[in-house]
Amino acid sequence: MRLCGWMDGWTDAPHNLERYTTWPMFARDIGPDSASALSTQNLYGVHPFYMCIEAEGQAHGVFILNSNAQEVETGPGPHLVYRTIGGRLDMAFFPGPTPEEVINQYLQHIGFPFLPAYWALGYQLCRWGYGSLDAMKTVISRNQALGIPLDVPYADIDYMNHYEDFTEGGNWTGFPAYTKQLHDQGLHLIVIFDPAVEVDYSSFQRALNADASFIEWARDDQVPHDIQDQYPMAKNTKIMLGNVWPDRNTAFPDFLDPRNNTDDWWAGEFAQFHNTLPFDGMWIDMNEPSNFDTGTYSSLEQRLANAKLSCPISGADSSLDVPPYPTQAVFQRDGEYLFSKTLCMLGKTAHRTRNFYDTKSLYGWSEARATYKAIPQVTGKRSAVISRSTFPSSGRYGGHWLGDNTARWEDLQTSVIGVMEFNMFGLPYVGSDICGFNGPSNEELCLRWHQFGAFSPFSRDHNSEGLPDQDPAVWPSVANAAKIALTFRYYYLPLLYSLHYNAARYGHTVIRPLFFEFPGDNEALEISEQFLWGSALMIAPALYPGQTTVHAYFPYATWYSLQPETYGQQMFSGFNDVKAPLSSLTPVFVRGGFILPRQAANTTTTASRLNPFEVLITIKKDAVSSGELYYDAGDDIVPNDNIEQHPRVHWQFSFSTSLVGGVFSGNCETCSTAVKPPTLDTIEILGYQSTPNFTQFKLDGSTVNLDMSKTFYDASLQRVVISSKNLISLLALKKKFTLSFSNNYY
Ligand code: MIG
Repeated sequence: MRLCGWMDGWTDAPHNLERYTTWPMFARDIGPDSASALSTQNLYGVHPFYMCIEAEGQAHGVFILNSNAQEVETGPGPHLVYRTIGGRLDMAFFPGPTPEEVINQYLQHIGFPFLPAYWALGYQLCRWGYGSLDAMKTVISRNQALGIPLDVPYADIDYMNHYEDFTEGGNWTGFPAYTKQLHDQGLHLIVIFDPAVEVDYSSFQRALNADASFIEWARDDQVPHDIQDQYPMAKNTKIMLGNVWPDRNTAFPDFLDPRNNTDDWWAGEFAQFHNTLPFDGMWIDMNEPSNFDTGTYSSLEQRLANAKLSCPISGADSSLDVPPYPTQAVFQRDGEYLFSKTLCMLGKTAHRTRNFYDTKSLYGWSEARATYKAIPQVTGKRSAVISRSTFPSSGRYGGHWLGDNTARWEDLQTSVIGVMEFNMFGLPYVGSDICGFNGPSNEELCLRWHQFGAFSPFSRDHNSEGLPDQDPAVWPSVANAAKIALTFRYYYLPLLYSLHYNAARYGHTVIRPLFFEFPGDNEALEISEQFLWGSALMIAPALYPGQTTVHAYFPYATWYSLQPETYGQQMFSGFNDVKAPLSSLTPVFVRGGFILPRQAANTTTTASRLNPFEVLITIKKDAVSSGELYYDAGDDIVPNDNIEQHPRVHWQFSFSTSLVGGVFSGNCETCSTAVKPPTLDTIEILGYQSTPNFTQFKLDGSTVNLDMSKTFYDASLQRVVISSKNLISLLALKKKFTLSFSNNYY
C-alpha cells in the first residue's frame, strides 16, 4: 500500500508504512529541511488529505476538514491514527479508483483551481535584497539582453518604505515609470505584500476608519497597555500587536471577518497603491501568520520588558496557549509553544467570534481569498496570487511557491515531490525557488534547477537577502541552459495553459506523478524524480551533482524523445539511461497517442501567444491520437469564476491513420466569436510509417497548397512535418475541420 499527501513538506515519497511516523500539521513559518533523512516538520500550509494506493493500483482518498493543530501517525499494518485538539471532524472519502479520479473527486469537494493569467506561465525573476530599483533594472536587462524568455520581474519587501505595505522606499524612485516600461515590453510585475501592517501609518488608520478587524485579545485586561498606548491609533483597541518586518509594532488583519470590512479595506489599499505602482500580481508572504520572537510571560514586569508579543503560559488565560496536549508540532522543538513564531492562541478572529487557536491554519487561506477577490477592482484583469500558507481550497484563489528552500541538491530533488504534492492538493500553480533561496547557489546546481524549474507551472528564480546573484546571466552556461529550457517551455505553453484550463474547469492535475497515468505499474509508484505535464509529456530532470545521464523509467507505452540529440526516436519501455547534457535540453519525452498544441517561442508570452499554432501528433500503434487546445484573451477576468460563461475557444483534436493515409480533425467544443486565436499552420507527426503525398492534402475537401520549404517526411525517423501559412482557421465560426491525406502509392 502506498500513501501520498497529508502535509506541506512531505519528502518521504512514498510514505514508509513499516515505520511509526507522526506528521504534525499546524501552519508554520519554516522552510523545508530536505537534507535530513526524514523531516516530519510541517511547513507553511496544512492539507489534511491523503491518497492511498492499494496493491492492484486502486486508489482512494480521505479528507478531514479540520483547522486546529492536528497530527497523523502512520505505521505498520498499515495503520493510521488521527488526532486533533479542537474543532470538528468533517470527513470525506473519495473512491477513485484511479489516482487522477481521487484528486478530481477531492477537488469537486473543495473547489477547482483558479485559471492563472497566461503571462503568469512565463518565466519569473525575483530576489530579496535588490536594495534599489537600479539593481533590479540591471539584473532584468542583462537577462533580456541574452534572449532569455522572461515575463515577470518581482520586487520583494525591500521596495517598501521601511517594510510598510502599500508604500515605496527611497531607493525605488522611478519604480512606477519602470513598471510602465516593462508593460510596454509586454512584461508584468509582481510585488510582495505582507499581511501585518504597522499601527502608526495611513493604511492602518484607513482600516480603523473602515471598521476593518484585526486579530484581537479576548479582553481588555489582557492588552499590554504600556506598549499599546504608545500608538495613538491602536490605543483604545484590543488589537494584538506583534512584530514582523516593519520598524514598529504591527497588527494582523482579520480576513475571516464575515462582514467583509477587512476584505474591502484590503482591496481598497491595493487599489489605491495600484494607482501609484501599476503592479499586475500579488505575492503574499508571512501569512501563517508569522510573528517574530513571540515570547512568554509569567509576570507583568517580564511582559513589559520589550515591545514583543508575549502569551500567557500559566493561569486561567493559558488554556488555549498551553493545552493539555499541544501536538507534535510543539514537541518537535524544545521550549516551544503553539504560539511560537505566531500570535497567541487566545486571540480572537472572525470578528471576535472565534479563537485564533481554531483558525490559525486558515490565515493564509483567508488572506489569499481576500487578495483574489480584490483583483477586479485593482487591476481589472486576470492575475496570479502566490501565497505561502495554504489550506484545502486555497487553489481557488492562488498558487504557491514551496518556500524558503536552500541551494542544495537535496532541495532540488524534493522540489519535484513538492510540485506533484501541491497538484494533489488542488494548487497546480506551484514551483520551488529556482537555484535555491537560502545559502549561495552555484553554477551546476543553478543550471540543473533551471532545467527542472522550466517545467514547474510556477517558474521563478528567487534568492535570499545578502547572497550572491543567481539570475541566469551570472553564468554563461546557466544562461544557455535556461534559455534552451525556457524556450522549450514557451513553445509548449499552449499545452500548459490547456492543462490549467482542465484544472480550472474540470478539477484535474496539471503536473502528475507517473503512477497517475500508469496506476497498475508498481515501478511507476516508486518514481519521485520524474513527472508528467498532463498525460503525455514526461520530464526526467537531472537532480544530482556531476550527473551526465538520467536513469529514467519509461512505463509501458510508446515514448518519443524530444531532446534535440535524439529527437523523434522511440524509447524502450523500462529503465533507460538517457543523456542529460548541461548544454542542451532536459530529458523530455512524449507519449504516443496524443496531440500537443504549441506555438513558437518569443522572449515574452505576450509575443509568443500571437504566433501561429502548431500541433505535435504522436502515433501509438493502432490507436487514434487525441488532444486539445484552449485559448482565450489570456488576461481577462473569469466572471464569478464561471469558466462556462467565459469567452474562449476549446478545440478537441483527433488523428487517425491507416495504410491508406491519415485524417486530422478538429471539433470546437466551445467556441466564442469574441476570441480570435491565431491559425494552425504546422502539423508534426512522430511515428508515421508511410510517405504522405504532399500534393493531395485536403482540408474539408479542398486541396491545400503546402509550403514545401517547410514540409517533409523523414523516413528514418518516421517523422512528418507539414506547414502552410494560415492552414487551418481556429476561429469560432469554423466549429469543425477535417484535414485528410493519402500516402504515396495509394
Ligand atoms: O522573513 O520577503 O518566504 O520568499 O524573500 C522572510 C522576504 C520573509 C520569506 C519568503 C521569502 C521572501 C522573504 N520572506
